[in-house]
Amino acid sequence: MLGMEPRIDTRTGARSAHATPTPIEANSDQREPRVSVIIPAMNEEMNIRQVLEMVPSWVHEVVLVDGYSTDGTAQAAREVWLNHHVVVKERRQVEDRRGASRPGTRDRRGEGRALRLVGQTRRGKGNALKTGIAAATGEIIVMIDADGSTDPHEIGRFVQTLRNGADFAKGSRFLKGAGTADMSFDRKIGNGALVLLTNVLFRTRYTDITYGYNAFWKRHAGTLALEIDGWANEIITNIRIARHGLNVVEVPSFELPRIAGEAKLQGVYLVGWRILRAILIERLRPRPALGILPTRDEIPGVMSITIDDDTVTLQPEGAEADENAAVSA
Ligand SMILES: Nc1nc2c(ncn2[C@@H]2O[C@H](COP(=O)(O)OP(=O)(O)OP(=O)(O)O)[C@@H](O)[C@H]2O)c(=O)[nH]1
Ligand SMILES: [Mg+2]
Repeated sequence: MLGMEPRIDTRTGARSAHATPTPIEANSDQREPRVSVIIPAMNEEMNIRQVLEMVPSWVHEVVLVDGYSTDGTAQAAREVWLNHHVVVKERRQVEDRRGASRPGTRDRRGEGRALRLVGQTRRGKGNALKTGIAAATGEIIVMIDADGSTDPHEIGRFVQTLRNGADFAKGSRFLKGAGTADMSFDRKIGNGALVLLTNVLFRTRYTDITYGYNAFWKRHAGTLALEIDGWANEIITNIRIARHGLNVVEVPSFELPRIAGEAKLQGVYLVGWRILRAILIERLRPRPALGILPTRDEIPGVMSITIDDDTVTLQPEGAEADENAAVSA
């Protein structure tokens, strides 16, 4: 079932235009679903700092999936998490000059909010997403890019769409109020053709098909195209979720240009052809079985930075507590 009408406010444009508090930000109730943000990153040292700094403080964890980077992507992520992203505002009673108690705020390090650095099991963005989903511990998964083209300030909008009843919140650059500053004319034509083909073959009413900004409840992870390691992963996932009958709601999103560096997607025509072939193969398949995520043991190089009670802990996951290395406070 597809509900294509956006159910929430549309605000697009400059990055700052999205910096509005969400209902979740205002609600610290422990029963809130935890949000894991997955960021696949391959040689994004120049961009990852800015992206991590913009992730909202109410997010439970960021899972950064490092795609065999040969630059300092992982190191840059660790530094920014330790130095910048650990401070949150805490509400508390404070005493004024006359000794009277009144509500106020103070800065303190975030509680339990983790940056988790993981490797991937094979190559490709699709494989990175699968590995990140397997490593995530939240009930809600949000997938963004490391190059700054997907705006972290929109995360609240995607999460709110899920909380309003969607199974899958699917980003679209072609809804009212959405847009892109990162798509060439060729890519727009190619995307439009793939959207049309998908809508005809699978009776969907999508407005976008090649965009990677999505969110979903982790319990639905098996409906994703987990077996595809390459760029076709996200496109076939968009088709699979409809085939599995999920309630898919498109969310207006504004795609920004990458901050710096080169696109990892090279050879657009070859990739476009592979996506077209994957769509046609998908049409010939009977309704696919649920996919399987890697187990925790299969995820390489898991390292987490957790901030609790003003103590920052850097640890390989699964290691005994006494092997932890406290790196700053
Ligand atoms: N872990 C991992 N991340 C990847 C891989 N390939 C791409 N990425 C990341 O996936 C995201 C999207 O890749 P981009 O290179 O921005 O692709 P694109 O958006 O089509 O290209 P631009 O329009 O130039 O931004 C970025 O964060 C990349 O670093 C991979 O094999 N492994
Ligand atoms: Mg990009």
